[in-house]
Amino acid sequence: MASSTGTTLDIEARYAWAKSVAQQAAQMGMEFYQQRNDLTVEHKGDDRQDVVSIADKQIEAFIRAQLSEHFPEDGFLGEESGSADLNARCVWVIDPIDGTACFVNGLHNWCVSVGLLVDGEPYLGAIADPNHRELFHGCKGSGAFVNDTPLAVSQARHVREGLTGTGTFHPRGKEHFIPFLQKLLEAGGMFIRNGSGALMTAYVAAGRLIGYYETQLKSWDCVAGLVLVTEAGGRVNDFFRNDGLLDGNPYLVAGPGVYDQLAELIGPSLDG
Ligand code: 2AM
Ligand code: CA
Repeated sequence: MASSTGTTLDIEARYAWAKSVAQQAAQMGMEFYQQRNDLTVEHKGDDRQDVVSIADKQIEAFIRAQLSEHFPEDGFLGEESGSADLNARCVWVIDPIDGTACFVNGLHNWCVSVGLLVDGEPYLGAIADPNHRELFHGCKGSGAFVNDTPLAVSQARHVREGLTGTGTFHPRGKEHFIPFLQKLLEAGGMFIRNGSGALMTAYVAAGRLIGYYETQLKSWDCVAGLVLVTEAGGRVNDFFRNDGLLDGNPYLVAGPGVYDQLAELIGPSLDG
């Protein structure tokens, strides 16, 4: 239970709901994925690489409808359908499909990400990956897990000791991404990009990646995962500064032994 200003929130019920709705949504996603050649894919905005399909929209509508039924007083922010009640104590931040470019191209790196902010702080999250039958989940003060196995971040002390997740999109790519990659490689590190910010964040919590840097991420890609990383002993940057919830920000999550090194390789743009 989290309480302040006289109201008590049923966190346990919300945690159970998050895990359940993420799994149900992931199963819906799997049905679309198996028929993906029939999906119409639209390109969003000016960035021709940012895609959306009917699957994204229908899954978000499903989660939103379930939320209104179970926690009608809670707020909502989703990638496809916008926001409601952002001043509520509990605000759900969800991405119906994170890794849409992978999804529409038949690459298995996509997931459903369901995160909860309580009084503006990431509090619990569920990230469902149906291709690998993994449900990553965690709640503040209760640890983080993949299925029933507890998660712990990597104890690497130098970027040469493991793989660093990365990602970018076009506007910031040339300015920030290439210089970072150059420095990472010079330091003896190695990168991987799987196309899903939520999954790469979960992999940091699981110690599979030593860290993950994205030049600019949206909140629905990372709110669920941020809780997992901190509960698993990792560090995260100040993602919510300057309206990060609505506008996004540069993003770094990492084990404690390499966080400072990665932040230095990125430079002042990380928290600028
Ligand atoms: P998406 O699949 O939900 O769009 C991969 O590097 C990450 O970048 C994914 O989490 C992906 O989320 C996100 N992404 C893709 N296009 C983006 C854009 N134009 N702006 C910000 N994030 C983007
Ligand atoms: Ca998405």
